[in-house]
Amino acid sequence: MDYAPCSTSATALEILMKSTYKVLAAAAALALSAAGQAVPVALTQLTGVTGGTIAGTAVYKADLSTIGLASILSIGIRDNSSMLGGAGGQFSGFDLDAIKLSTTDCADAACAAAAVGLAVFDFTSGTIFAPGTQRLPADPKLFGTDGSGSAVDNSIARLGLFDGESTTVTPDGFLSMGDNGAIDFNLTAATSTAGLFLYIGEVGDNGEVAAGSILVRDTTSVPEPAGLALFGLAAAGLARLRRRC
Ligand SMILES: [Ca+2]
Ligand SMILES: [Ca+2]
Ligand SMILES: [Ca+2]
Repeated sequence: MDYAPCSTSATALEILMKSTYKVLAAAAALALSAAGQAVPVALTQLTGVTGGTIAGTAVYKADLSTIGLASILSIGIRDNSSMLGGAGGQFSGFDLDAIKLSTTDCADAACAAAAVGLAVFDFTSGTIFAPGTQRLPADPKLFGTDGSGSAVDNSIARLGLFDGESTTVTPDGFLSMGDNGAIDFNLTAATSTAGLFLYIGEVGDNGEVAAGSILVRDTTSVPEPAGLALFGLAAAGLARLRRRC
């Protein structure tokens, strides 16, 4: 039996294997990037308040150009005020007046309310709300929710406008998330973070934002890692090479 052809093929195989490993490394990197990232953002409170006729909305700002993500696809707010601050019942937890992404850099609440925002929010089908719990005595549902109490009624909350009426007597223009409530906004397009600011309004200015947490992500959900498919193809190719020798 002549083994020479196989020796020659082995050299070719080494080259092919090296290139295959490069493909595998690239596939692994792609899989990691496809998994997406979620980054907590630090907020600073702007001076003054804004809102409707009874204006008491505190506005908080985050500079998204410094978070390390080139673009974002979703924003999440998690209430963790846990019985601290504000009214109970239907007004429990973080009271969200508005959320805005803008390239205008504001120093006060009135500026944030007036700044032109990017049209990347869908406050109906792009908004996912998980209501938190109410402090006793409980009401039938949280303020700013629809008839089911489990989704935002944006005709009441108007989350694109800093227009909240900061009163429990004639409340309007905001959503109360409940204790430990969560809301996520899937943006309608990937949005570059270059020169971008996030503004969030909290009705009542009573510390509920300070106790909340805000995340931005470069994905709406974890997509199927394309890298794994590449890995499979490369592995199959390697197996075929081995069989040939
Ligand atoms: Ca509240
Ligand atoms: Ca509003
Ligand atoms: Ca509040």
